Amino acid sequence: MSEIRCIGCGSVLQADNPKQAGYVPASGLAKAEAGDGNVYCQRCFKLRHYGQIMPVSADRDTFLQLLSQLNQKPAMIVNVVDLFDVNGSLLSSLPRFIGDNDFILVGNKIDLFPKNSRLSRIKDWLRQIANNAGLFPKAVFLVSGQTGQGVTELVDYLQKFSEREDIDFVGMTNVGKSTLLNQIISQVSPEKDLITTSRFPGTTLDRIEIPLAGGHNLVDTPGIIADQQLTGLLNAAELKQVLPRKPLKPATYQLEPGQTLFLAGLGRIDYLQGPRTSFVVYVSRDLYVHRTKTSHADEFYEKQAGQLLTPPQTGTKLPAWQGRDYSINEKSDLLFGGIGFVTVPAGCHVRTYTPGGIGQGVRKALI
Ligand SMILES: Nc1nc2c(ncn2[C@@H]2O[C@H](COP(=O)(O)OP(=O)(O)OP(=O)(O)O)[C@@H](O)[C@H]2O)c(=O)[nH]1
Ligand SMILES: [Mg+2]
Repeated sequence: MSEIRCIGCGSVLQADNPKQAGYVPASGLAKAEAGDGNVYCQRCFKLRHYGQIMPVSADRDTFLQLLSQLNQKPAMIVNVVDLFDVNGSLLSSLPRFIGDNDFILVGNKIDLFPKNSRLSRIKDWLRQIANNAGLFPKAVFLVSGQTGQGVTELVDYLQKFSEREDIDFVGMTNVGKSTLLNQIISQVSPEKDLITTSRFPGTTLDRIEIPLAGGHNLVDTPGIIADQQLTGLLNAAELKQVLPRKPLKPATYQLEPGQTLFLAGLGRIDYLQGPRTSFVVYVSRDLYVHRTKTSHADEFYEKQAGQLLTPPQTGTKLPAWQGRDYSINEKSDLLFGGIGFVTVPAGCHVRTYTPGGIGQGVRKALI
């Protein structure tokens, strides 16, 4: 008998082992075998209805195996990245895996950017980072899988390819591949929220093929879990606090040299040199931002990590802070991958810190 897969996460359904991927009680499996509608495994059921994650995830081998199949058939590859964590979510090894196939780059979660962000600047910046990493996509799109922004344009573009080949969505975990696919599916069919999505890394476990009218498929894949994504190090409650759900609003802090800003316990900026000026913070409204004297900052952190400066919660193990200095020559955004960014004017000299140096960077200001 051929395998029957969970439509939510792609794992093969089985009724033998509740601790392994694809488990459904025997009655559910019988329903699936009878072709009786969409059947979800128990893990997807718990994620979808209770937001609870069962500790089952795709291993690196599965992911690499799926990647290495990308050159074995003609396909258009859609590489999805998280605009909130481009450095952490860029798949610079992609060209090695796709053979002669073309790929496009889709920056997701555009809805989170402040309303007055310049889309053309974001697109240029994304293309620039991709090029620097040796990626030369056939096209670049900015979308929100969540709100649908930009998705019609993407669907129009993909239409002509879908008539002759599969469209494979690939990328790191948590960038929103499944959310984007659900958005596309809902635009072309009555199905809503077909694929399971969640804020936990490692939601999709195997290939999910959505058949299209012309005989080809839209394909979702599990994302690779990388150590360069801060969000992979946080627990459920911490993720809830860190990941913004609404467009970011500016919060302005007046700073002078010798002062430090903490972005909870996940980011730190020391203002080393420059005039008294405004630092504009764009992070989730649930994230605590604190200004203090740099001379007291270490002590303050020691005392308040896991208290005022949460996340991380006590018990979450993060790598030690790593700093990097920036001399700002034009108005720029200091990046804290996965958390947000801080806009600073020209003429500032700053040092930023994140756990293990993850997600640090700078770009020309978007606003
Ligand atoms: N704000 C915002 N959040 C998004 C968007 N797309 C996805 N998300 C959120 O990002 C998280 C991950 O989404 P998924 O669609 O499960 O990500 P994925 O890339 O399929 O992840 P894996 O299956 O683990 O590879 C969820 O909390 C989503 O709600 C978006 O366009 N905007
Ligand atoms: Mg997924």
